[in-house]
Amino acid sequence: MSRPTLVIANKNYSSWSMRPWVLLRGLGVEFDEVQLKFGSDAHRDGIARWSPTGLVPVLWLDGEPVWDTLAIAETVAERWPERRAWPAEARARAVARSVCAEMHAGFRALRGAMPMNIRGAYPGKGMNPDVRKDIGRIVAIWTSCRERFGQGGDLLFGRFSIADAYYAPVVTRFVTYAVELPPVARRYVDAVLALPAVREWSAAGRAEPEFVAEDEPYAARP
Ligand SMILES: N[C@@H](CCC(=O)N[C@@H](CS)C(=O)NCC(=O)O)C(=O)O
Repeated sequence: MSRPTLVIANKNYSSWSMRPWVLLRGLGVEFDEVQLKFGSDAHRDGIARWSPTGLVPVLWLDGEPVWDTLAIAETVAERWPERRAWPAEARARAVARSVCAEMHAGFRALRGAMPMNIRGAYPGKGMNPDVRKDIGRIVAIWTSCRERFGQGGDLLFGRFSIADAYYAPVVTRFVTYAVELPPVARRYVDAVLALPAVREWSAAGRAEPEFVAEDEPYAARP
């Protein structure tokens, strides 16, 4: 088996890139990283070669591209079964798959009005009734998962799983936009921020100087 390669974009901005990166790192799977920052020559010259869709992330495994975050997550779970990327118990696993699918396809108001920006601090920006509704649903998901399946640790299903990788960019948004949360959600935010993989990704994101105007609705161009 050759070493996997994960193709990503900016660590400050690319929430979809963050998910499989945190997943692989969190599971302890070794991989190479190709970073194609938005607007860069590397992106212009490399995206067609690395990505069948023109989007990131893409995970290359044994010469085959796997694109779209959910497909990558399922492939990782299948390829490294001993790392237990999904919860072991069937009922928990079904719920984990559901909350990932809901994240994958939904929360458009939150994603649009509060784009991921790890180095940014925009308290109160982006809040509107639709965003508030998305946040309410996310808090309900986190609360239910923690209560029903969280006994074995501090994460949604106790120990680290694909579900935590999926919600990690939501956690960083809640920090960037200083979203007020009930205690159970606040504790989950702290648990995700303490994960070594999330710390490593976030430190690298904060250190990136690139300004991408489309992802910066609340900042003046420098
Ligand atoms: N459904 C895709 C979404 C991927 C996606 O939207 N990626 C963004 C970066 S976060 C992208 O590549 N945007 C570049 C573009 O739109 O040209 C997935 O889950 O991987």
